[in-house]
Amino acid sequence: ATLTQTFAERAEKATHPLTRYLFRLMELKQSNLCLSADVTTARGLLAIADKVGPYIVVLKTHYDLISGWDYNPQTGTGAKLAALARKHGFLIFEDRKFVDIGKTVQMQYTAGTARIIDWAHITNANIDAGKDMVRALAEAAAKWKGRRHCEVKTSVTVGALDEDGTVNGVSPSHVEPLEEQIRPVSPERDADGRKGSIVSITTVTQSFEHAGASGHADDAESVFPGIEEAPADRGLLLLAQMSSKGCLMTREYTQACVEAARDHRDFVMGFVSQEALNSADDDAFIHMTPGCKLPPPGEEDKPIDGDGLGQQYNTPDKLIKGAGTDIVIVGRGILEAADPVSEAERYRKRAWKAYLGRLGK
Ligand code: S5P
Repeated sequence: ATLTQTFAERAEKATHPLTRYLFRLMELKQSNLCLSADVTTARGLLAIADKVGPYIVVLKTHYDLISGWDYNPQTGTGAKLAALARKHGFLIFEDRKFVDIGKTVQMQYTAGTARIIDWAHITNANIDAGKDMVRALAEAAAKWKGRRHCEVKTSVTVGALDEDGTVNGVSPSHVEPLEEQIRPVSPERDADGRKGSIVSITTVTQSFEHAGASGHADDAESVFPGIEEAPADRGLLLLAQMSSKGCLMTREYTQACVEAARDHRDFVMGFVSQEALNSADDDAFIHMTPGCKLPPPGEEDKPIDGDGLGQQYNTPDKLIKGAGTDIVIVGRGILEAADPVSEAERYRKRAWKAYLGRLGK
């Protein structure tokens, strides 16, 4: 049923607020294109996001292959990307492919240097380690949502560290700190911050209003005036199938992804897959598909070679009309073109035409 429904109809039926928003965005921008922004510098990432923004509905990142990523939560690369997402109307998808025990993925998702949850509307997971980690990520997202309106309270204290690790004269905070940094301020006395050394403690007890969470009026005006603000939700895609040669994901694994998605409709938006999955009659989910490339203009009949490192490519027509997926994810097809902007527009048109073809229009 899903395959013959318009994105507008599916916007009405999807259960996840971000999926509903994404389907509406797709109709509005007439785009079912995701740019895989695999560039190597933060500056390059922001530049391509700004240029290609009008043609895409999702921008996919791999933050860990980018040099010069600025981790400042309010002014850094994530916050700047989020501002571009509001300006152009696209969602940010950090292609992190989480796979670990639940507790570890929670921490990787919400903490550390990158704080993915703060700026990426969407991330993804490989559920090889078992589907409980989906629940773990869902819980982390729910907790994040609950505290996104809080103000940041940073207190810096200077004191002497006791043997048991407490600081003289500092009463323990009644709020569990999100972040605590203990830095020796007198390194010549004791660089490790051991007993007796003077330390400065920075404690962040509340989360700030996340930069990626909502829109602000001071943002540059969008080229698509009808675009609403993205809901302050977070979503997950399950990595159900891969494009690469010799991929070891079995049918059983893929089916387990469908089941895990159904178990977590409030958090799972859909799948990264090569085809519409068994859930195709289930309106709730969206399918995004990498391994997409067009032959160069004028050479339409030529087969598209892989990249020699296992990647395999299909055309938007084959993926969207043939295999029933919804969004094509394109990296090098656009990034390595002489003119990435006009190439993005060419992919947008082709992918949209394939969608209209699927509807029989
Ligand atoms: O099955 C997959 C899943 C993903 S997320 N195959 C993929 O290629 N990807 C990602 O899509 C991959 O990590 C890369 O970022 C992008 C494809 O890039 P391209 O340059 O080959 O289009």
